[in-house]
Amino acid sequence: MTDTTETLYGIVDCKRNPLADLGFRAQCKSELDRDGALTLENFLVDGAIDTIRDEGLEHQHLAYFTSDSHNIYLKPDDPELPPTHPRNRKVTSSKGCITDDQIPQGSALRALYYARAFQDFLCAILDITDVYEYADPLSSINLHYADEGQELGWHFDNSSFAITLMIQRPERGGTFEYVKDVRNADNGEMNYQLTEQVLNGKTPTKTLAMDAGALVLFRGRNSIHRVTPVAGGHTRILAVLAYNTKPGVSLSESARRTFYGRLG
Ligand SMILES: O=C(O)CCC(=O)C(=O)O
Ligand SMILES: [Fe+2]
Repeated sequence: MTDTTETLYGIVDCKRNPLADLGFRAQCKSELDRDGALTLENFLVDGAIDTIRDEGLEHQHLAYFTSDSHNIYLKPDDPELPPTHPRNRKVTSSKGCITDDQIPQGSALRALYYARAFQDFLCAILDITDVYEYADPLSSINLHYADEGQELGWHFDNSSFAITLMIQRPERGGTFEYVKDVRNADNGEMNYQLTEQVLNGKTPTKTLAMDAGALVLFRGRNSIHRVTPVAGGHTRILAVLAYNTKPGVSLSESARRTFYGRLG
């Protein structure tokens, strides 16, 4: 690990994305604060997109596929409320996933994940002092695969931010849709009325366009979001870089069982 941007050479398009530049950081931060999401198209250079995609296709047969019916809070139902209540309504999510231990040691994804220059950029725009890898061997870097018909149903994330890289776009569908600031999880404002309108398709949603090579930083804890069903020939391949704001944190055992089918 070095403190320079050299580790990012051949991975990040540093001309278009000058990660250490204060003006660039300010612009990214204001977009994230305004929209709840920041998209940086052309974040990865073409060579890195190609090698990450090839690694992804090579390891696709290892992916653990899940198809779950779940509520939008990814929590056990509330037995006090009826099944038709937004708290308990069910959506479907289906996707395949490979875990950190299945990503090659020399992968550009790993170099990016651990690069100080990238981590400093994230801290600056997220207003946090540091980022840390997960303590368990599975959760830090994941590759998600969605084939025709697969989707992620509406949900709120438990973590306050997520970082994704689009590696291969599907032919059609697989669109990321969201509604900003529907709830406030920290002060318990659930806003079930607006939540229900979103589930009923009665509220306009925003979408994030992402071409291969785009980085997306998304605050998904209070902004409900989904990925529409993939259509057409190409698998949607997405890298997820997950960090904690404190050291020594593992993803919960129940989440690891659900997402990966194993603990380590
Ligand atoms: O696939 C995506 O673009 C978003 C993934 C997501 O929302 C999640 O993993 O919680
Ligand atoms: Fe999410």
